[in-house]
Amino acid sequence: MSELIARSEEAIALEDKYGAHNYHPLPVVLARGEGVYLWDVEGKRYFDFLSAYSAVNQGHCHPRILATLIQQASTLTLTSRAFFNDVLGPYEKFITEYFGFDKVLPMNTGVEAVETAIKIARKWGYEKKGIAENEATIIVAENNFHGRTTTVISFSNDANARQSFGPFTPGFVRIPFDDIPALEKALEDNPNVVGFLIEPIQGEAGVYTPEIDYIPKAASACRKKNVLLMADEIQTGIARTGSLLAVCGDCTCEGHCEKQSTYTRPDILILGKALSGGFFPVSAVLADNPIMELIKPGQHGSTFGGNPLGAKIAVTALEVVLDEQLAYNARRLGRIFRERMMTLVKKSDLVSLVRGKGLLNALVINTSAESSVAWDICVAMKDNGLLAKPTHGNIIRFAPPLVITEEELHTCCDIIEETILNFKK
Ligand code: IF1
Repeated sequence: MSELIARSEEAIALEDKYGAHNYHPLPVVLARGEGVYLWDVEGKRYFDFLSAYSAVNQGHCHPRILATLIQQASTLTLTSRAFFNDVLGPYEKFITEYFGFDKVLPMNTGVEAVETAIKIARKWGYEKKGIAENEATIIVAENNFHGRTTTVISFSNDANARQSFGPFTPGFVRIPFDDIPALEKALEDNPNVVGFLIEPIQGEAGVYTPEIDYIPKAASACRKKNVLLMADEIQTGIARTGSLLAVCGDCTCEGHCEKQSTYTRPDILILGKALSGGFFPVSAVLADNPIMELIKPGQHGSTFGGNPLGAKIAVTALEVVLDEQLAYNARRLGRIFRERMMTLVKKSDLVSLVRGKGLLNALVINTSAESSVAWDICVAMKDNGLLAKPTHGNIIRFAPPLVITEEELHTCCDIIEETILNFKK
């Protein structure tokens, strides 16, 4: 029975008693969201600087996406793929033209899309590249984060994500991130490689932005060895890093890049999170016909994959990205944010550096990864009206909705600065 939660303590107690303890949330209970703002059950307002891990790039409860949800939810929500429906085809045409690929395979969560991409790459390896059955290898990066299913944690090196979940799926080789010689060696040493699965910027690891030519050089190394470049843009995509996709490099286009100037086109593009503006789990795998046509009826799918409600929401969510020039806003305000944080680094020995791209940034706190200072700073920022959370140990990720204004950004930088400068360990 749904009950109005009167107080934060009550909500926290209910989650503690009745919910699995698979998270350690910051002590705040949210009840409403709008744009860059969140309110807790006591009515206190916060700036959201996590954006549900980049799932609400368009801002909380975006009115246009909400209107689409209400309209479609009142009409047809789910047919399963046992039948056609009048929304999926138009969505598939829209998203493939939007990102410039022949076909899309619609899924729900990000990790499902990653798993889908792994299956497609393996199938391509066996049926197109001639790899011996069950020998396909996919190269991944150290400190990757691609989700939490058993196969995906099989190639993680995060002990906490893997502990006691074995046995693991074979067929993965891990190499250092942002290291082209290591990639070239792995491609040389492993004749059965079918794909290179990479986050263009490593989000969970701590917002590690590689050398500017890393992705283009990786693409070239893969092409030389007939290996698929599989870009996981679940967190970095949909305008978060200041262009439509992180693989667009420094391109200043708002939409799909016709100029192909600094754009590195992956063979497989993996999207999720903000694909729905935070309204509904919608993910997608895009590829061209020679790859996607290998998937035949009955070989892959999911109950909700490609449902009319999620598909309709995704169209509006993507339209908002272009109409409100969210990539440009992220690029412009991201620079201002990093400038403000670099000033803070000079003022305080508590912070050692800021890094990131667009509005995906991180502040490295000058402590060990085991220290609780980053967490305590996030609690203090919460008390000052801004919500952010440490990623690994001493790194605080800052990722506001891309609809934030310059004035709001400066206000948030003031909060971060004041909190850090007044912080007592
Ligand atoms: C959690 C992290 C972020 C992702 C990339 C695939 C997925 C994710 C690059 C899987 C999901 C989420 C998962 C969420 C917290 C968040 C997260 F901290 F876990 F690592 F953003 F950095 N590829 N990331 O970032 O997508 O199945 O979750 O829809 O699990 O705590 P998903």
